[in-house]
Amino acid sequence: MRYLTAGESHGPQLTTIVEGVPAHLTLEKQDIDQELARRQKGHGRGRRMQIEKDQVKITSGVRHGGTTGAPITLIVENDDWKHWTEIMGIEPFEGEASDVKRTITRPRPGHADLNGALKYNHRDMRNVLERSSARETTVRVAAGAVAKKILSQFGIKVASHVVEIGGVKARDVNYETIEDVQQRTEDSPVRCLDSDAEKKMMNAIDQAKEDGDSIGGVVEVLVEGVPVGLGSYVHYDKKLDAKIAGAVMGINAFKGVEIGIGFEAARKPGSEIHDEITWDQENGYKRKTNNLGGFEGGMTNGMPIVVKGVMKPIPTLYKPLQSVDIDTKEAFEASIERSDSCAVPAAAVVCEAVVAWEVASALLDKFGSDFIGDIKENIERYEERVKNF
Ligand code: FMN
Repeated sequence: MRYLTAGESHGPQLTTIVEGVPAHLTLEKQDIDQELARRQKGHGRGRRMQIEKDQVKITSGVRHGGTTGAPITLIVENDDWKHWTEIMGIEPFEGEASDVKRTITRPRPGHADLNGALKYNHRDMRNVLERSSARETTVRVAAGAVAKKILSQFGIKVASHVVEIGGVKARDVNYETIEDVQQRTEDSPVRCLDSDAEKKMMNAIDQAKEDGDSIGGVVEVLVEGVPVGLGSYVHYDKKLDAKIAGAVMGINAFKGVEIGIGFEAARKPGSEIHDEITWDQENGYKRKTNNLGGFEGGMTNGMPIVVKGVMKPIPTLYKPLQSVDIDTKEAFEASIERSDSCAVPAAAVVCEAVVAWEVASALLDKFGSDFIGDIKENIERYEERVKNF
């Protein structure tokens, strides 16, 4: 599978074209809308999330509630576009360049503004901001919703939770099932399983907002029910853990990824890290522990996939950092564009989407991608062989 996204933060719409989705997958607008709504929730989000109530328009590749195998086009309109038609107009601008409203000449540290302006020769850095904005993650979540729908056909479930915000760490909270994680995080304003930490995280976000500052955090994605052998050790660009790491790092503001215990592996001996192998008649091969987060040799090993991603604090600050005006070269405070003080809970949903995408793509690579019924049969046959190996 592959997808492309297009669209600007204050343009008319965001678009993704998803190609390679098997035919006869049940897919309805609400499957995608519910994921879009999850991305918009979370304590610490700014006014934009109240203005926009994201809804998808499916304009190709689905007929009578099922996929046809053709490319699927997903569109999310920007409700705010009506206020930006002139500033973001497609047609040639009538008037002087200096008449354009809301031009950006004071790059925000931590954003794409200055590097993008230098690279593409944009004197109005709005050209950079509009595309580098995380508004684009809306349609990554839409593509991820399709991936989740594919995974759900084979009993593969995806969830996420926030494990740290602004230095407040959640305790390791036990959960029964992945549904338990899904339910409890949905009820938490910061998508956290630890209710004590949840309150402290919310306070930290409120404090950051009051200070005109921003805070980041860490999210964890879990994928359960994955067959053994997705991805491959035979070539570096087939390793699924590497693809997942790339996808997570591709999320705006993500600065690090861990698979399983991740960096903790540097601090422990091998005897405490590697997951011992067991076998029994009913289940076949299993691991006693899951320190390596479901991966060995770039392949899934049948244990849940566990991925963490770290998000830096949002770079737009209401108490702006120092910058330079690119027209006058004078020192100025950076521009302010409407912004959140913390988007870690929303980023957890984006993280789920990109991980789901990589797992679903690897699944279709292994088991075929034309007709959902064939894929089911292929998986069943394979799982039987693996169990009796
Ligand atoms: N950055 C902002 O300045 N304001 C925001 O409101 C904002 N919201 C975000 C929401 C989500 C869900 C995510 C994942 C990121 C958000 N960011 C926001 C982060 C920027 O988009 C990101 O830092 C910027 O594109 C620069 O890219 P880099 O941090 O990956 O280098």
